[in-house]
Amino acid sequence: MSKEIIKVPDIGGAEGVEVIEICVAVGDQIAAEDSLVVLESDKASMEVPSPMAGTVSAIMISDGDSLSEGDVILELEVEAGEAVAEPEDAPVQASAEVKPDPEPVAPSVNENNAAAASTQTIKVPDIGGAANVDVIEVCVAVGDDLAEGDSLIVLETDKASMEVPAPMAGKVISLAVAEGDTISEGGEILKLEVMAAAAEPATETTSSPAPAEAVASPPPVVASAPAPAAQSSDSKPPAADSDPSIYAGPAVRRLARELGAPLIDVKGSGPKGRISKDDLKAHVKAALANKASSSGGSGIPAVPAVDFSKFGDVTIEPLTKIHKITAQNMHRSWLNVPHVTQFDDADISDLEDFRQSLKAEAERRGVKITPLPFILKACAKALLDHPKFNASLDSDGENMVFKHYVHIGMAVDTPAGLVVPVIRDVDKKSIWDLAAETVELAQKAKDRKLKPAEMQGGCFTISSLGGIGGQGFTPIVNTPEVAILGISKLAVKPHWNGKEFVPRKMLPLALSYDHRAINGGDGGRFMTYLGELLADIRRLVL
Ligand code: CAO
Repeated sequence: MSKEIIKVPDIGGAEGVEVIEICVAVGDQIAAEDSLVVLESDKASMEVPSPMAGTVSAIMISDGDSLSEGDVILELEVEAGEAVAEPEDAPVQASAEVKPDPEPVAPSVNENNAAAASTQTIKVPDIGGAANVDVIEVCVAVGDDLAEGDSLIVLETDKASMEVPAPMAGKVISLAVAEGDTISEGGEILKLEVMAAAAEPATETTSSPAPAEAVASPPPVVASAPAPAAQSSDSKPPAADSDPSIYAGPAVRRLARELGAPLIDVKGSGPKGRISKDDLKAHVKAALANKASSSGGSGIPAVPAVDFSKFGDVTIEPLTKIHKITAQNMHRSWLNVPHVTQFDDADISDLEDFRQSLKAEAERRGVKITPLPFILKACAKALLDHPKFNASLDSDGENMVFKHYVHIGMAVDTPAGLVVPVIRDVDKKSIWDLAAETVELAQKAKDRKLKPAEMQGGCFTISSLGGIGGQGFTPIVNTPEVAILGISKLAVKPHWNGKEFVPRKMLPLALSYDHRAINGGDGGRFMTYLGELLADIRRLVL
């Protein structure tokens, strides 16, 4: 019994080749030629078979490692007489029967014309002696502009697949192969129209070394090793995209890994069920479409499409841009913000008396005075005194951003949809200023004359439906703000003053806030304070 170290054999000069599958586990008894590991370069995948029978006593590599010729793969315990001496002059044969191309296997070129634009016949290079190899994928079409190194075709033998890269840049003018053809070394692949600078000197025989620049593409490698041994029960299952039972070339396997799409789920449309890049892309597209239609994007079941015309006459009108943007914003807030809505009535009887007393003066000034400017002013003071409401959560949810300005948005209902102009520095403006500005901004909104800057920078929003009606509603926070005040129509209600019921003008308030930023206690304090300010507007000057 002796211990033998099994190393990566000659793999055609490829360096840093990725281990995509380890086919054995410690303790496995393996026969000579059983697959030990699958390696994959940019252009080819190859299996490394065991040069001898034995028991795996140690594995020195892991999935994802990068290996080059001579790197240790594993240690085998072998019976006396099993070990095969490695002939010094035949390293490839002795090490693992991987028969890489002894020369770089870039396509050979037959240059017909060295003029400015010449036609180059691109032929199958030396592919390690394999003949009648299946063309499993043609990666280009007539008219394609290719860069040097672009894959032209994918060939596949029983044991390995390989991509044949373009030895130079050029335009495909004809194709001599199709998927399903078989081809051998020297067989024509296609004709390229190339500019003089891109063409290399003529190389008439396919066994000649490839042009220098063609070597830049990692050469494909032919592995003539036998099929991998059946996986032992305790060796780990292969990653789905590296499963040797999946019939796909290295480029497709690489793309599958990049997309995170297990090839095991992909149906191949090629000969013998081979999976092409197009199969993989179609599979991913279908999976995405399926997800979108079945989940509404966030795991939320989609509302089924209904043909309403089955039930009666309908007309279909496209949504306005404003409507679409509002819908998007509302949906985003609704999904992202844990809303709490708190209700209260503010006694604005005194405020209303005062407002009525201002009507004549308002007329003289040419402004209309509604409860809104007073509510704006009261909100500004409440925001200053409750900074958590005058803040935003930063996008990663790690910090609160406290604002030292008080800009308040005002929802305006327009024929084109809902818009929210922002009144700047509300805390610094007079009731008259605010009255004039609300009317002006509302008019601009209705005339669709608001500039983007006039709708930005809000700290808090007021949505007043008081002029329209209703007892209450639950407004949606206008993110990234953290709170919004909804106002409904004031109503005269009986109020118990300790001795008797008296009629008072009560304004229904609904405060919605982002519970990530604001707690119920904060909400209660803000609402109570706001109610006090509105009930006695002298407090606004305190
Ligand atoms: N209760 C009773 N009456 C009210 C009131 C209230 N809460 N608020 C306003 N009013 C009265 C006004 O005093 C005015 O009456 P007078 O003409 O007799 O004085 C009348 O209702 C109409 O007011 P208005 O709506 O023109 O003015 P406003 O300052 O109250 O509001 C604006 C301006 C632009 C906010 C409003 O016109 C508007 O568009 N509101 C809709 C907002 C909206 O769609 N929100 C929904 C958002 S969804 O979250």
